[in-house]
Amino acid sequence: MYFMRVLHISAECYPAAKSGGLGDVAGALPKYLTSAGWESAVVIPKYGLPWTTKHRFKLLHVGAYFLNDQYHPYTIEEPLQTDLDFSLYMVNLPGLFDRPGIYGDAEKGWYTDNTERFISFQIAILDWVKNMDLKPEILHCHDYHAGLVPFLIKFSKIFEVLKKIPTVFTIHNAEYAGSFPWLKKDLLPEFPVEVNGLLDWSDQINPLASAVKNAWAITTVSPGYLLELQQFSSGLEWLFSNEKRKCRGILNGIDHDVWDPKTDTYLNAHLPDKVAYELKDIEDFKLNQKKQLVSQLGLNQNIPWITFIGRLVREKGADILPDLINTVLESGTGIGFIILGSGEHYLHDLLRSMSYKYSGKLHVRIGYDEALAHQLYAASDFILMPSWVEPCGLNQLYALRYGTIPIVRAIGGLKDSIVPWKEKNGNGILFEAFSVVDAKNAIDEAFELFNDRKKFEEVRKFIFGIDFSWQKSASEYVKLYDELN
Ligand code: NHF
Repeated sequence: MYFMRVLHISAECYPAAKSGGLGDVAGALPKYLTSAGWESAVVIPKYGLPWTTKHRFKLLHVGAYFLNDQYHPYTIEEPLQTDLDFSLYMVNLPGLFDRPGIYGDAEKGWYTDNTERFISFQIAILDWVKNMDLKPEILHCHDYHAGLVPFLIKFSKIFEVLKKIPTVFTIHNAEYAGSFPWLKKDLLPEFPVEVNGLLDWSDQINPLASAVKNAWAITTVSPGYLLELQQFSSGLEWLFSNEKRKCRGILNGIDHDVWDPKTDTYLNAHLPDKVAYELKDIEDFKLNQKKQLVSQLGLNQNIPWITFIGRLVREKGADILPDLINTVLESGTGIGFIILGSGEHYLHDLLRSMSYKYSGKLHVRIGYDEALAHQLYAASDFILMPSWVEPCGLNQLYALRYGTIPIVRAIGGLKDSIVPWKEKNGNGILFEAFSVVDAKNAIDEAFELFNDRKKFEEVRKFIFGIDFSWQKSASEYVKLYDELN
């Protein structure tokens, strides 16, 4: 028998499957909700990823759903021996998810059957929940991959028994809506034709829009992002404005157990375990981290290092990086840049070639490396986030936790979490326009701050004390669940 008050339906969950912040949130929030009394479980697809192949699984449920004259068999499995603080379930759908990537893979790119994959995922989950003796009190759906669930349980006859379960839909990233043509309508179980409009946006079936229309409550991962979606959301502005009464912005937190400068297993040296820190403890920690990193990567220890970690795509502002780095390095300022991430292939090539030209001042690592990411948060002087869109942003929160000052564009969750260092409670540097000029001015400001050692150390000490842990954000979800129940 399962016991869960909330079932989180997500495409990612750290450490089993992560491609970005969605994975981090799904891998941390449930733990904090559980300790706040809302026992949470997560269900994701069973991918053919290394984490899955390394673990053994217990078979919990064997099921099949019938659609288009075909049986679609699935199983629900639970990994054995994990050190997770919540139950993680996986849906095994043969042929659909047993592949090396989440949404696609490095060689073949985006999987062309993602629509079929994620629809099957949602139907299988609802079929499983339907068969539970004790059903969850809330279905919490994350991003468009779970966006059809609120509609399906409201209108599809086969899921009628689930109709009364409140649904929460959290938007981590509205850039992806998962739209597909009405021609594929038969991938979904039958529903009355009069409710077609509750699936539709611009003559397509739009899982994101449908979730906004049908879920009982909508959350975005920061209050700022919610307001931005009402003004700019690729055609969904009117929908977000219209539904704003059931929407709320809840800023993400970070998992202080995973991101802890006192215990982080990816670091070779740690902050001492104390209640209150002296300036010296912090400076020793940062210097130690920097020494190790510069010797590992062959860099200069005496200059400030600005790091970019993340997907090399426009959304994250990666397309202004080449011009920005050129401008800064050509101006002769003694600053160094480190880039860790992958994304657009033209950026891989361009940044790699620039790293030869600016050897010793620009270090580029294409790919995803969790250990190096932790070391960079701890060792860098600044973290750069020139994002075009940023629903919440977690990197600035990880950076703060390790005493690294964020330089961010004033957008979405970045604007909600970073305050200019010259102001009261200041913790970073902000710039407004999505332009090389504004970003360069912010970097100049960082350089000045770095050279004013007293001020720089004061800001660093202050940011070490800031608490962006999940406790506070989880309590806002608890409030929402209580209201819905
Ligand atoms: O923090 C987790 C993450 C956000 O801004 C981030 C994003 C994807 O783009 O909620 O989701």
